[in-house]
Amino acid sequence: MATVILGAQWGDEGKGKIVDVLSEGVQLCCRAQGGHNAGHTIVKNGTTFDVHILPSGVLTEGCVNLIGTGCVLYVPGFFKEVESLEKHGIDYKDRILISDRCHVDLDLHTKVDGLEEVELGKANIGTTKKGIGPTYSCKATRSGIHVSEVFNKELFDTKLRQLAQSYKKRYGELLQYDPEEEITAFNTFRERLKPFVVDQVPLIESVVKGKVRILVEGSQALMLDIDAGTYPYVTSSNTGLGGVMTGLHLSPRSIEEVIGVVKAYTTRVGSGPFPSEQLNEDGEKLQQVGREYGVTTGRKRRCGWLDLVVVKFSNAINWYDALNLTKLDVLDSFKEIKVATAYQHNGQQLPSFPADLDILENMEVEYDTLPGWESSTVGLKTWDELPENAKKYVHYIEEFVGVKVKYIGTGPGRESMIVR
Ligand code: 2SA
Ligand code: GDP
Ligand code: MG
Repeated sequence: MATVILGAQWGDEGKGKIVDVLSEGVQLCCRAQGGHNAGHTIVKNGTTFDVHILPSGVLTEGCVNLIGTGCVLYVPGFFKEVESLEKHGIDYKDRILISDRCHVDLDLHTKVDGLEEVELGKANIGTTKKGIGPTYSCKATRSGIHVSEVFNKELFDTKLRQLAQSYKKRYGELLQYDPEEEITAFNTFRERLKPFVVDQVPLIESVVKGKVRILVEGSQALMLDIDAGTYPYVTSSNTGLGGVMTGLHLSPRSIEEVIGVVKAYTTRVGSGPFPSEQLNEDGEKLQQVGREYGVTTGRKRRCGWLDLVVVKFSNAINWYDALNLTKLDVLDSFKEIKVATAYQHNGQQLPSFPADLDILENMEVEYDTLPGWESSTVGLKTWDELPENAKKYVHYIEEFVGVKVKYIGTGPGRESMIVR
């Protein structure tokens, strides 16, 4: 029986924390999409862990973690994360699995990601430059290399040389890449990788049939979904509920609960539309109090008020059963808190979040203003302890979106959480 955790905005809502909390007693924690572009922070017993490709259940004893078919795997990055577990004395033996069908993100892809961004100039996507887009592109054009092919050296070497040659035709001297170096690196990776690799299909089939408790960790978020998000300013995978099916092959009937993770305000890292962005003191304050920096790239995150048009739109696609409202404590010192409630274009209210970037640029955002609570909620664990205006804020969100806020985050630590 699966619980699915999905980002409801533009990412970094705090998915890692809730996945860590809910992974107690769960046998299998899975990532269905994305790669080491993701950055999920877990604060456990005062220690901060950042995971990128590893699922956030990796810190929980007894929880097996699967990097699913829909993910892309940067092998050196994977080993680095595993080494970091070793350094922290975390026993991961037989607890990390990689689907043999997930595609390999190569150094070649990283280089190409950088070149694509340069070519776009001012219109760049603001990618994490981790090779994600090029790896998924290769998968779609059938020139990619998936994990099972790594173990056929002859095939791997041939495919890598061919791929390098084809990119060389495209970029010429701009592409500073020697396939022989990466081939040599894989000669040592191959044996080290092998024990982690599994066929996901019988695994998922057996856990679904056996009614094993599964937790699925989304990475990035719905507004970065390649189909539903603010295209082309998106990542290259399906970050919504659909990606869970294609990336893991779970039965839709095995999904018991979908939890949308919503930050109490909005952030976005990278380029692209952000209707409720506050390029003013409020935005700066959210950035500083919320310590909004990218976990993978260290970039400053753009900040703005909670946009309920966005959350409602993401609910229409991901069908949340409950919400986890995170970082409520970051709003503690605001006298007034705004929430975006509607978009107006040419004198008319838009029925939903528009696809057209031109409309997004030229529309007006309507806000409602709610009174702040101006007192600390840091570390609160019960609903009753929350100030009245904080309760009103939560109720406002629930009524607007039509989904219950079941979990409320009041600090980075796993214990700073109200469960209703
Ligand atoms: P990419 O690298 O091709 O996936 O970039 C495409 C867009 O997707 C955004 N993206 C992210 N947005 C939020 N968080 C992400 N993970 C890191 C974090 C980001 C970081 O947890 O902080 O460190 O900068 C993430 N990964 C991808 C990206 O910014 C582009 O807008
Ligand atoms: P993810 O990508 O959705 O897992 O989120 P990130 O880890 O990229 O960013 C969320 C950040 O907020 C991390 O630094 C978390 O430790 C932190 N965080 C999560 N929940 C809360 C919360 O309720 N309050 C505060 N103050 N910080 C939180
Ligand atoms: Mg993140």
